[in-house]
Amino acid sequence: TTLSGCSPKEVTSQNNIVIGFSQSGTESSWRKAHTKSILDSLKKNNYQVIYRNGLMDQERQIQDIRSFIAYRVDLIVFTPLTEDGWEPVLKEAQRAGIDVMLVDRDIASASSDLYLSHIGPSFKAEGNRAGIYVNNYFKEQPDREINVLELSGLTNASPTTLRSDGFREAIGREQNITISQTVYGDYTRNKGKEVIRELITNNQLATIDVLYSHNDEMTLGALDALKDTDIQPGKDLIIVTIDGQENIIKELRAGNVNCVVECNPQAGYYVARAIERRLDSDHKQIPHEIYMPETVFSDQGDLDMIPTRNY
Ligand code: GYE
Repeated sequence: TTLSGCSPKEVTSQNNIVIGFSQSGTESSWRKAHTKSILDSLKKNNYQVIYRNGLMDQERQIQDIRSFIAYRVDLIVFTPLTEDGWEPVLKEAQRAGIDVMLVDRDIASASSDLYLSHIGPSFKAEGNRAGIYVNNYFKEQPDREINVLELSGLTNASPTTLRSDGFREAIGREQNITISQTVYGDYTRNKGKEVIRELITNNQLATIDVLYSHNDEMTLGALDALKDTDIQPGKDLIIVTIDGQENIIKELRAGNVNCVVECNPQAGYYVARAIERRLDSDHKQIPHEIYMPETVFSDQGDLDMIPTRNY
């Protein structure tokens, strides 16, 4: 006899574990790769997954998490769109006895006891790496005034804050390198193109030496906008970008982008491992902060050595 129509193979203990995964949106290829990595790993581990896409809307994400709590899932995996405003819903999860794991983005540190673990890149290190590239690029010209335009991601999202901090910390070591302007492209290609086009129209790019962009999608938008000008990207304007999508590696190889700081979207393995440990009958401890490995690709390195990306 089979149990309520299930084949015996399906009635494993893991099959009873239900994970709710609330993603923040689908604004970039990076994000799609991140989602796929997590869903693939959870399914490989035979967890049942309820997936919700918040479509870059915090209220919607809060409702998604509430529905997981109402469903009494075993564990919630969650990418917070922005840093603030999650306390009430996370307290509801805590009261219901449901563990929460944050992936990728983080919430404001004051609320760090409201989740079990945060698994993601060190965004501050990424910003640092971007800044170090710029410092090195201009190291032979210590008397030249270098103006950086920062194309920032969504305000009040943890990668935005930390990529800004990390970059400022690094370039702060050089007297001659400063950020002369910060504009916001919300991590999307369209917005990135729009804000850069506006600067071009107002002739505000003329004095800029470096474009530091918080993600590849915005950089691709900026490259698109630059096509209408005689500014040569990668030469007249040094471009440093974060993520490492296949389409930006192509621009790096073509000389239109100078440095790509990798942001690793392949979180699935780390998330599945942490859940496995948490559910282990020995109640193994898991660290509160789990950083993922990342690297840098630039025109200073061997471009033939860059592994193929699948996103
Ligand atoms: O860099 C960007 C995405 O939160 C680290 O969000 C992530 C960022 C990533 O839109 O492409």
